[in-house]
Amino acid sequence: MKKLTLILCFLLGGFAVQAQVKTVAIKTSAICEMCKATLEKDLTFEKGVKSVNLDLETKVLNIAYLDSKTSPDVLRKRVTMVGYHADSLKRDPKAYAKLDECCKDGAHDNDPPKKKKDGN
Ligand SMILES: [Cu+2]
Repeated sequence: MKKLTLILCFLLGGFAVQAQVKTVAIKTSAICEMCKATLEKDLTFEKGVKSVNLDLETKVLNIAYLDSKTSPDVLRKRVTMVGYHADSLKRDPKAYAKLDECCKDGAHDNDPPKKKKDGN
């Protein structure tokens, strides 16, 4: 998967000679699959973003972006506006309040290790 993304970036970069594709790794406060989906979806719509991938184990968001269209600072800011910390930047409290309960601090701390049963 990572390899495929790299190849894709390479190809895109080759076609757009002028535009330089760079990558940035942003440490976030994401904790579950829903965080991953939310962040990846939102950042995809940010101007100049080529690809987004969140590694849930490390909580690092890897973004490939066009140097001429955006910057790591803008991207970090965007992450905070979705409701997550981004490196040393704190999340926007209002955005955080709107997140699903399962995406809030400690929501998964007591999860049994992959043994959840359906129903109550
Ligand atoms: Cu979540």
